[in-house]
Amino acid sequence: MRMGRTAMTGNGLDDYLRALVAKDAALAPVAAVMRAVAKAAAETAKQIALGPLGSSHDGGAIPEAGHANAGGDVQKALDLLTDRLFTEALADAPVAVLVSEELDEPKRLNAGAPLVVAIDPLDGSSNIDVNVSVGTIFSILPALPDAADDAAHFMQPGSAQRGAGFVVYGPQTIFILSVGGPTAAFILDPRSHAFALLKEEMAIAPDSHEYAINASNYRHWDPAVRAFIDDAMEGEDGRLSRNHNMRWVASMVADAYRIFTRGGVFLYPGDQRKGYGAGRLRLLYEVSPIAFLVEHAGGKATDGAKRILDIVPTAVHQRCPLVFGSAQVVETIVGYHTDPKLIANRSPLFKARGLMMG
Ligand code: FDP
Ligand code: ZN
Repeated sequence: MRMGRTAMTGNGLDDYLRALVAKDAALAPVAAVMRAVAKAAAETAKQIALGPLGSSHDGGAIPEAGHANAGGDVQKALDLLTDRLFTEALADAPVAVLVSEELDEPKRLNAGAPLVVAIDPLDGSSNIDVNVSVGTIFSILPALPDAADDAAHFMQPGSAQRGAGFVVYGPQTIFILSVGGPTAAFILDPRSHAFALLKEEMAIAPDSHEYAINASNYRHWDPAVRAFIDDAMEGEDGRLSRNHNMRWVASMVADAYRIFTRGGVFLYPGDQRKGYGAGRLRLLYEVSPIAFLVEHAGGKATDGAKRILDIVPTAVHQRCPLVFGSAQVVETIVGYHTDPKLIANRSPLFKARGLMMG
């Protein structure tokens, strides 16, 4: 239905960006970054669809049947290929410095350019081999004229972002973006390789009964996260008084797109595993851009206590716990972190033992 409406309006990403710049000329550099991302994303979508048939594998040769490492090779090759595609595209845009998940150090692109970009070129890449959605996430910040070094440009809170976006390479390729106004969605037309407008203003449902979390980490979570999930699993008999549903794609972009479409909440909290104290996701190119897009669609994003967009980074690859989605549910989860009454007198282990003994 939505696609039909879009076809009637005939709006493309280019028209959308041109209209924004016509209204506010200061948006021209951000619009140029969005165009660069769209170009690299269209090529990435093509390569992902080709999989082992593509030029990213064995110089274009189709791997022999039974090739032991075919899947893993495609995944690794795509990681490198997408990094190259996005770096090349962004080098043609007004971007001074690039931080990428694939690079240890920031990379200098165009000295004196007004913007810097942080990017995860291939999010959820372990899903490549199993033909499940993956994506690209990026954040656009103003370059700081007095930055002491390349990394210093990125030590700004997420609220300073000039724009952000993510692309989901799924059954359809969808590009979600905001330049500080409403979060908009575009769909790649594989016939023309151009993005068409899908929805001008995404609005995340304020309430939902659907949550996304990797529940296998239950025993490592802090008491607040456990208490919320315990209560959700108790359904209409529990404190939250309603039955819940769970989804976990293990590609944050795909979970995020579902939440933009029908509401819900996503959690990747910090936990007790070694190296997971601040969760798994990276602040600059995963957490912060998602938070920006979520807020511009009426949702909320927090680390459990603090608003994500207020956090000032201290390192380019730092991790950050993330809870985002439907505003009321995010507030409920913050409540579990801040109201000691909600986690007092709970003994899930005792309860489980009791059940087993019964
Ligand atoms: P990946 O490492 O495959 O890139 O970016 C981190 C991420 O995927 C997210 O996309 C995803 O939500 C999460 O990790 C999956 O983590 P688990 O393996 O712990 O479920
Ligand atoms: Zn990622």
